[in-house]
Amino acid sequence: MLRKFKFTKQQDLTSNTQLATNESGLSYILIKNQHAEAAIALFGAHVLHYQAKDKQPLLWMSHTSAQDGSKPFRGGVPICWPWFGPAPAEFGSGLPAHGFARIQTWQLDGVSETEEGTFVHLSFESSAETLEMWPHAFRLEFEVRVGQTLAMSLTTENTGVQDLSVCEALHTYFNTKGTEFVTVKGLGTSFFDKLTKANGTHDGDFKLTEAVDRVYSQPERTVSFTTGYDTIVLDNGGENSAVVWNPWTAAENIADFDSDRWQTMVCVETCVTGEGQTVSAGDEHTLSTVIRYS
Ligand code: TA6
Repeated sequence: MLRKFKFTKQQDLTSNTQLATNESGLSYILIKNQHAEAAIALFGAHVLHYQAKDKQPLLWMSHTSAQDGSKPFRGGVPICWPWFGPAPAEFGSGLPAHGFARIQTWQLDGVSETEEGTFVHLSFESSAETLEMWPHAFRLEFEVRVGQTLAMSLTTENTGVQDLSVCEALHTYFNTKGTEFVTVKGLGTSFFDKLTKANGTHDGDFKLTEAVDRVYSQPERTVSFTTGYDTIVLDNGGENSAVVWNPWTAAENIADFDSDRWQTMVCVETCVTGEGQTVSAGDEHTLSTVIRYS
């Protein structure tokens, strides 16, 4: 299922789902149903693997990713929350990039089976530890549906008494046959280029021909791209931006990113960036994506 991941079954959760642990004791939900197979770690509520019947694995995973909870997983679908990129200075120094949700162990609230597929519900809420990093009370709920499509929705509930603002991302790493096959549609024309630190525009589709790290500020609801295997469609909700990332040869400088495998990945991310999303006290906001084959 996942190269280099060794699992030991702990218990059956449903007829299609097991709870398992790896050699470091991290817990995983392993799913195999009539539509697809998948693996989700409780550490980070991280979807590591999804493969629909008769398809290639959808998600790229680094073979050198940490698997012991000492770092976020490199690959799959990291959840960036409550900030995207480096921590805002107002919260202090030494805070983890892309927030803390991807390096905390989430709670498994339930697994259910339907005709559409297997639904997994995970949650994570504020604690003394999170309040030290970010001064807001919250509850996060992550629902994953493993069916003919991979559907993920991340709901932020403001359980405090003041407004809060979050930036967030479903930072999905996709498998590709090669960079030359990747053309992305629906990104819109305006972006901020994190490599040159400049705003830019382009007309037409985006072609992956060099290192890229762009935040597109006006993407369409539906973003699609070719991988060389398939055309993948993302039906997004609750986002205000889309990010495209491939480090190219700079992958060599990223310790847990296989230096020779950037050619077979691209991140196409569903995000809230910039000013963020305000969530009033008692209110909630959902960021979602349904990933399907066209
Ligand atoms: O989404 C793209 C990005 O923000 C890049 O700037 C790059 O650093 C990447 O995420 C990975 O970040 P990470 O903290 O996981 O190394």
